[in-house]
Amino acid sequence: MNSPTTTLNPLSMERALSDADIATLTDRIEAAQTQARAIPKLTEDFPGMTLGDGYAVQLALLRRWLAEGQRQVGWKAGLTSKAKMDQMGVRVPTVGFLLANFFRPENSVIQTSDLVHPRVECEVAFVTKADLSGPDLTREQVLAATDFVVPAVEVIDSRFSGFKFDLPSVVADNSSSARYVTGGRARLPADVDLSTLGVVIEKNGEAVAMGSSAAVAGHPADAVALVVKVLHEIGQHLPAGSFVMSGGITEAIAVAPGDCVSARFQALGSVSMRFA
Ligand code: 0L1
Ligand code: MG
Repeated sequence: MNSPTTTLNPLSMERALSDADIATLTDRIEAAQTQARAIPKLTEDFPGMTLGDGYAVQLALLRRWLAEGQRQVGWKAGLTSKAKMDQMGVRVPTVGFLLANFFRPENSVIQTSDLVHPRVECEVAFVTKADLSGPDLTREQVLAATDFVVPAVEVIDSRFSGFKFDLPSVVADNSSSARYVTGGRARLPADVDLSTLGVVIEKNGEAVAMGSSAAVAGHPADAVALVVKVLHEIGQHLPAGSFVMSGGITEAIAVAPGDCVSARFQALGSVSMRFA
């Protein structure tokens, strides 16, 4: 990641670019994602681009794909760890939309030829049973609205050359969303201590990353509250029945064809996949 070149208020959704520029950038991101092609970060050609412009591109891409018949299942939190936030100069995570066609079942073979430079991170996912909206939800309100939690692996894939981007660019690129895999055991939130859940990522049988769910905004439910806060800022909310990825617990691990990945979650079981 690059250091940010401008100081951005993470909640400033002011727009600087014209609608025509947003359409141009939406075309550019869609082509990079669908053709698995690395492109320069968007601010190289549009240096005045703001965070609000990044979300305008992301939402334009979402509208375009929904109009083509894709189905949205929920949202994800991006940049949740303190290390990533410090690097990007933000205090609030980004969000990205999740479509049904990003999903891969447990033990799937995931094609890397469809991706630019995939990395995996393990996350606690929430499935909601009540609408959530507004800027100031509490952890307790999120947990009360949660139907169940389930372990998940997110395959992120920045479409920017060398994984080099800034905040407006990565938000436009749907916060690097690419694939997600769920498995393990679904649990009621009351039956599991989500505050200090241990996780280990194994690649080809070797432990390559480990961490605690506390790394995600202090508690994964707090990360979901932050997702809803950002959704509020961009005129969205979290409907009941949403699938929400609460953010990477460990650093993201690069994967290549032939790699087998297994994420082991305390109390939630494991999620495995292979890359081809
Ligand atoms: O899910 C994530 O935390 C990814 C956010 C975008 C930044 C990245 O690609 O590392
Ligand atoms: Mg993630």
